[in-house]
Amino acid sequence: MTHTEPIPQPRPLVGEGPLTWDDADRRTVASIRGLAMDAVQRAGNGHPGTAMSLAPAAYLLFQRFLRHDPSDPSWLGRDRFVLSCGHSSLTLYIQLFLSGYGLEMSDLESFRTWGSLTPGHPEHGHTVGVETTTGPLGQGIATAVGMAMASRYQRGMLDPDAPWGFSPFDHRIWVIASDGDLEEGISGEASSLAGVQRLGNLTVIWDDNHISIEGDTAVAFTEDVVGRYEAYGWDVHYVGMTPDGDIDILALNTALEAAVDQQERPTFIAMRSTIAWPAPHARNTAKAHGAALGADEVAATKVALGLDPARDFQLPDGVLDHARGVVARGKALHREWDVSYQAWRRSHPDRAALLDRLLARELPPEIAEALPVFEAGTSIATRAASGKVINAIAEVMPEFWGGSADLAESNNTTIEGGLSFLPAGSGGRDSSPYGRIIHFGIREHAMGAILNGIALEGLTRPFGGTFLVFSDYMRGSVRLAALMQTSVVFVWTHDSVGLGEDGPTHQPVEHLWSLRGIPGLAIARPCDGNETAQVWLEALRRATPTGLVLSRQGLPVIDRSTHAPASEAARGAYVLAPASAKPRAVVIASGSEVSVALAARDILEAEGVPTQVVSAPCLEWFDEQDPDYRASVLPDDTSVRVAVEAGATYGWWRYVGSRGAVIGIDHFGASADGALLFEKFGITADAVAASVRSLLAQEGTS
Ligand SMILES: Cc1ncc(C[n+]2csc(CCOP(=O)(O)OP(=O)(O)O)c2C)c(N)n1
Ligand SMILES: [Mg+2]
Repeated sequence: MTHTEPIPQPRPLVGEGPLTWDDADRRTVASIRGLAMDAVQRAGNGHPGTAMSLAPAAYLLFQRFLRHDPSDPSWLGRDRFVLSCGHSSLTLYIQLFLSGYGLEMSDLESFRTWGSLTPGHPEHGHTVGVETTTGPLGQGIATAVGMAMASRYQRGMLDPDAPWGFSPFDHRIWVIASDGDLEEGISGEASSLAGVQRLGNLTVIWDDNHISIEGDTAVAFTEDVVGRYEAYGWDVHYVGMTPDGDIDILALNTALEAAVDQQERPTFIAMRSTIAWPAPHARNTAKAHGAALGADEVAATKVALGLDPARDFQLPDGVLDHARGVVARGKALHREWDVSYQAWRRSHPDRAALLDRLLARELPPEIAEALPVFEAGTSIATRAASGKVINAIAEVMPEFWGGSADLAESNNTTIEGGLSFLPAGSGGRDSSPYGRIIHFGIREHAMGAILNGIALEGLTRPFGGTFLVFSDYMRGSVRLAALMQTSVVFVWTHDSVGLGEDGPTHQPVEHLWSLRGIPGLAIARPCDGNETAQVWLEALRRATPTGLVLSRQGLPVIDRSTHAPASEAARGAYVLAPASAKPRAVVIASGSEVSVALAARDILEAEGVPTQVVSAPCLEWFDEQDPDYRASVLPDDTSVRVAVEAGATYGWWRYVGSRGAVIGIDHFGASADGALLFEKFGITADAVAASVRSLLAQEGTS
C-alpha cells in the first residue's frame, strides 16, 4: 500500500476539558425531569422514575461524551449509545429531542400511542437515533458488547495499523444499564466475555438505584456487583450521590473521562441514584418505576425543580437552544473526522472500495462461483457441508466472521487458517485482536445478542453456532434479531433425533416449529450439501436473520442431473422429483427427511401412484412466492399430501390440508443410534408410503 500523502491525525478519543455545569445545564436537566413526568402522565402509563433520575447522566453523555452528529444519525464515525434499560425509553427520547435528531415535543406528547415515534420501549428502525431495540432486560448490554467487538474487527479490516483512537473507524460504545439488566444472566455472560476481550471502547454505567418492581433490590440482588465486574477484568469506578440524593454529576464526569482514557479494559461505572428524584413522595419507591406519578405529585415535583406547576411539556426559554448546541459540536466533530476519513480513502483505495461495497450492503460478485459443489452419490452431513461453505464464503468476504458457543468442531463453524479474535498478548500465535474466529464460550444467550450487536454496527456479517436444542438458551436474542431484522446467521446443528446417543436432552423436537413461529425469522433446513450452499447464499443475499438447521448425520447428495437444481432452494420449497404422471400424491419434506420422501416415492411409483416430492428447506421463503408458483409445488387438485419431518408435526397441517397427513415426532427422543430412532419413531419411507396409501383409500371412499 503506497501512501500518497501524510494522513492527518484525527484527535484521539479524549475528553473535552474541565466540566462546566452552569445554570443553563441545571435548567435543562430540570426540564428533562418535567418532560419525563408529563409524558407518562399524558399517556396514563409508562416509566417515569428512572427517566427522571437518569436525566443528568444522559444529558452529560449526549452533550459532552458521545461523539455524534445529530444532523447525520448514521455517520460512520459515530459513537453508539445503548439504553439497556429500555423501559426508561424517555431517557433516550428526550435526549434525541433535545439533541435535534428529528423528534419533536409533539412526539413526546404522543408517547406510547398508536403510530407514534415514541413507542413504550426503544425500537431500532422505528425511531431515528435508536441504535438497538431494548426492553427485554439484559439484551442491550450484551448487544453493546457485540458492537464493541465489531468496532475492533472493522478497524482491523479497514485500518489496522492506526494507533487506537487515531483511526476514523474508532469509536466508543456507551451503555446505561439498570439493576434488572445486571440481574439477568445474559449480562453476566456478555460482561465476562467483554473482560476476556479487553474491550477498552466499552463503558457501562450501572444505575444503582436499589429499586426494582418488587421494591428494594435486596430481596433478590445482594452480591458485590462491582467486585463481580472487577473479577471480569473491567476497570471499575464508583459515583456517589449528592447529599440530597441526586446523581453526583462531577463525579460522573470524572469517571467518564477515565473511561475515555481507558484503552485496555471495559469500564464499569457504579452510579448511585434515587429513582424519581426529586419527587417529594414518589422518590425512592418502586411505584415510581412503572406508574404515572399523579397530578398532585407531578405539580409538587415541578415546584421542587423550579418549573411552573401549571404547565405541561414546558421548556423554559433558551433551554432548547442551549441543548441544541450539541448539533454544532457534532458537525464540527464530523468535519474533523471527514478530513482523516478522506485522507484514509485516498491512501487506501482498495480498502475504500471494500468499504463502499460494505456500505452498499452488496455481496462480492464472485460469491456464487466461490461456493463448493458436492458430488452426487456421496454422503455428507449438512453441518459438514456448511463448514465447507463457510470457508468458501470466508475466502471472498473479509467481512464474514463468527464462531460458536464452544462447539466449533461439532458445528463446523471454524474458518480454517483464520485467527482467533482475542486481544493482543492473550491468545498466542493463533490469535489476533482482528481475528475472525470468535470464541463465545458456553454462552448461547450472549452469543445471540453479540451477533445482533455486530450486525447493528453495520459493516460486517456475523454467524454463530450451537446445537439446535440450545437455541432455546438464546431465544430472547433470536427474537430481537427477528424484530430488528439484523443480518445474522444462526448455525444450529444436530437438528433431530438423528443425532443419536446423546439422547432426549440433546434431541430437538419442538424447536423447528417453535422457531418458525417467530415472525421475520427464516428457518432453513437443507436436505443435502448443495442445498446447504444455496441456503447460505440466500441468507447472505437477504441479509435478514436466518437460522440454518443442519444435520449431524451424513445425508446423501442428491443427483441434480436427474433432480431439480439446488438453486431452487432459494424459493423455499420446490419440486425436487416430479411425479411420472399427474400427481396423485405429494410428499413434502425438509432436511434429512427429503431422502426418506424420495425413497417413499420410489415405492409408490412402483405401485403405480404418481408421486411428487417437494423439498422444503425454508417455509418462510416459500410463503413469499407468488400463488401460481406455490400452487405448482403443492397442487390444489392433489388432496393427498403427506409431510415428513423428524420433529413436532403441528405447523405442517397448513401445507398438507385437512385431507393430508403429517409424519413426525410429537414426543421426546431417546438415547440410541440415530438411524434406529428413525425406525422406532416411524420416520421411514415405508411409513410415508403407508400413509399415502391410507389417504388414497379414504379418498376413494369419500
Ligand atoms: C427480561 C425481562 N424480564 C422482565 C421485564 C419486566 N421488567 C421491566 S423493568 C423491570 C425491573 C425494574 O428494575 P430495574 O431494572 O432496577 O429498573 P428501574 O426500576 O431501577 O428503572 C422488570 C422486571 C423485562 N422488561 N425484561
Ligand atoms: Mg433499579
